[in-house]
Amino acid sequence: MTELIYLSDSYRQNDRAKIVSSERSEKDTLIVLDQTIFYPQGGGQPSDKGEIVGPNGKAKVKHVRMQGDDVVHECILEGELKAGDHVDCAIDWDWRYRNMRRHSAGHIVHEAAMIVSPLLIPVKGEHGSNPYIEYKGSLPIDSKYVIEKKANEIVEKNLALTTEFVSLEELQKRASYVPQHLPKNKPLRILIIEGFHPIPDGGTQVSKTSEVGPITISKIENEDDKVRIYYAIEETQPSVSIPQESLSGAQYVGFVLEAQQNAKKILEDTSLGVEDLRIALLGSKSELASLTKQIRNVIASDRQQAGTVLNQVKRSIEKQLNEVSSVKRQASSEEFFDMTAPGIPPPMGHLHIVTQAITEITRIFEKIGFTRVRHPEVDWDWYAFESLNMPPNHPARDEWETFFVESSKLENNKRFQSIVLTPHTSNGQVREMEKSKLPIRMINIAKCYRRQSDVSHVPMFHQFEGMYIDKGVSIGNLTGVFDFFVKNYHGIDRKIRLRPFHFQFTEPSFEVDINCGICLGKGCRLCKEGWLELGGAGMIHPVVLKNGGINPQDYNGFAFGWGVERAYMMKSGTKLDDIRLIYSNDIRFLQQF
Ligand code: FA5
Repeated sequence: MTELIYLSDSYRQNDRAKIVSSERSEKDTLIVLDQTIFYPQGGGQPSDKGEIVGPNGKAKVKHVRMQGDDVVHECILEGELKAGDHVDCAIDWDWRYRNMRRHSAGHIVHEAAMIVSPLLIPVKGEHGSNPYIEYKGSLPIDSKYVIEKKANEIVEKNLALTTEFVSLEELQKRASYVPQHLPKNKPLRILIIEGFHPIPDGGTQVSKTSEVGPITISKIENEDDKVRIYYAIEETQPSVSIPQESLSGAQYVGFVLEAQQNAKKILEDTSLGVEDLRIALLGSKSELASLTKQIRNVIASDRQQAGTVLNQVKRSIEKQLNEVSSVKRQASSEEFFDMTAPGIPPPMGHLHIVTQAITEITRIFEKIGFTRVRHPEVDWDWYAFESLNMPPNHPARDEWETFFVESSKLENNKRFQSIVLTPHTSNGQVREMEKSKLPIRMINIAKCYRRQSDVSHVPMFHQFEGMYIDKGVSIGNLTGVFDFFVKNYHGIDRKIRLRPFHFQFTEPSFEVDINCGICLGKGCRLCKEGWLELGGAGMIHPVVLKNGGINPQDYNGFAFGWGVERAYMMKSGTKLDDIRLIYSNDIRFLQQF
């Protein structure tokens, strides 16, 4: 029986042990030690790797597993290691520490999920390269913002994680849940995150929650009666924590959404009178009042938009409060009030799915240094076409099926002659260059208009236009950015492909497709052949750089313009196969998201 050192000390990186047996199998050498610091695969955590060095040989440990009461180290052996040898063991610490942080992050996400939805029943956790926790039950997909916020609060509080060995009776008494299968070949152990209920756990864990670093909830996937919460941490350990006073717009909107959910619960509380409701929802100590104060902590560029969201939520809560209050007043003026009658649930709104998508897209690009900018949605033809190397009457313009606006011309200025409803966000390219601030990393998200309507086109839609200009930018940078975005937004397992294409304003140019999230690549009425076009991209044409006042000898860059609605439809689990549904304004449809 191997003594499991890692169970009581997750930080032990080296150990001296004795070989109990060393046997050659078909492929490997299988080594059993009297005690081990190597974590054997299990509980969703990958096994450790490392090295065992003896007097006459060295073994590279590739994989570790439990076999009965023993821990078997599967190794590639150089020289000889035999039973009775005293050996020095070392684990691959970078690998272990990353797995350990991911595992602890899983427990933190679990606690956050329990705060949001205590009725979920844990099923399993996977803490490898695409980590998730699975529960019996379901969650609305936008609860990811609240869970992410709660999880990061736990991280920031820097709470202690401790473990205790327990008997079965003690575990059953103290743990917040007892899994169906408890290990019979290992001591039973509980993990306690300071202030939370103990949880049965046999993995390796960090000692303070801040070691995990920022947690992102990448998606919530409901299937049948199960729900998976996928999460991610930063690969390297953070050295600094995020300062409280620089809230991003997306983080702030997350808090506002949570306040909206809490307001719903307060409104449903039938024990509260009209005045109590008003104080709880809008009084000086309410969540809304405190969020109003906190708006000054939002970074300046996001503040205006964050304020708009706050005001919308405030108005919707006021409206619902009025409705509920009038029902309550009417009921109290009647002679007989049946206290047992079921309440009238107040109608609750939420942010439109396109607003949710824009917030999430912005947040992902912010992580790699892009800044959200705004450019006009009704603009001069010069910015929408001519400056992009498409002079009047150029045939390439036809593809944009543009709406022109009747307008007066600017006298004495050849450039500003006609106005369009912007058919793409590329009008922001030259406008951004004209700000003369280099390097540029912009993400411009705006409405676009085209004379189109079918399953994958609507006359008004949104694009997000990325542009990166610096010295020595390459196509490799472009694909790296796409990969980062798609893995974060659509999921780690999704694929994109680049097809050569022609745009007047980029050279070379590509169209970017994603494997369809509806039919998973089989072909359906939306994608036809398993891939759906998300947008265009390419290296910025020198003529465009010149039009923006940038010398193409010194600087170059890439740009891309993708559809927000299409990107959202391709999110795993969305199952939206007609883009027109998004703007159908059918409340029964929109309520699902
Ligand atoms: C453009 O609009 C280029 N400006 C993109 C670009 C930017 C290329 C920068 C190079 C450099 P395109 O017409 O293919 O390209 O549109 C891009 C994406 O916008 C489409 O793939 C689609 O996702 C979305 N889109 C276009 N038209 C519609 C529509 N009518 N309804 C919904 N989404 C649309």
